[in-house]
Amino acid sequence: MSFLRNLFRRRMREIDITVCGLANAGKTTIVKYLETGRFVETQPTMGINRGETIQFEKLEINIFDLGGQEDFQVLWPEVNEKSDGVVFVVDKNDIMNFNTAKETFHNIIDTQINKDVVVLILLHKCDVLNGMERNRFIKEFGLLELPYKWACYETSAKTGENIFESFRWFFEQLKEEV
Ligand SMILES: Nc1nc2c(ncn2[C@@H]2O[C@H](COP(=O)(O)OP(=O)(O)OP(=O)(O)O)[C@@H](O)[C@H]2O)c(=O)[nH]1
Ligand SMILES: [Mg+2]
Repeated sequence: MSFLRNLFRRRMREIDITVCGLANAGKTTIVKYLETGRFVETQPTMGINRGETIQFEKLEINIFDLGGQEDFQVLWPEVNEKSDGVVFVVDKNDIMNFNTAKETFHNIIDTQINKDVVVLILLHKCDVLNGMERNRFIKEFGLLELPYKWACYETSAKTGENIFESFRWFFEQLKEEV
């Protein structure tokens, strides 16, 4: 019995993913949606919030939901450096902070992650009918030149649009990488 259990355990792989993005982008709401399948009200994340471990086929996925306020961004490099996959959340309607979000994203890409990391960019809160259209976002956010495996989805944790679809893509890639 214990032999079988060990055999099974050996086939499971534990991986870490981080969810980053500016304050108020919707990171925690997305993580809660993944955990519960519905929209949940949140509070700003103070520091780092370790979400539930999610199982996806042979993967056990630990989710680190990072606080986006500037004071907490100093905590990001250490978590991102150990991460197998990074999710970056952008509030689609927060045009004022587009450049800050872009700089923050490229700083992570250039200085905080390993070369095999999978990157998922979420153009989030797409239930609000404002903001930049996806193709233009991809170009202007500098995604076309990214030397990583990446995808960009428009998501909403209010309607659930693309939440599971985007993470399915992400986990499928991670399954192949690790
Ligand atoms: N309209 C809309 N609002 C959303 C959506 N997702 C999150 N929100 C709202 O956006 C606000 C911020 O959500 P959080 O998930 O706490 O944001 P966060 O990125 O975790 O913020 P920090 O923890 O401070 O970094 C909350 O009022 C959410 O209800 C969405 O898909 N659509
Ligand atoms: Mg949060």
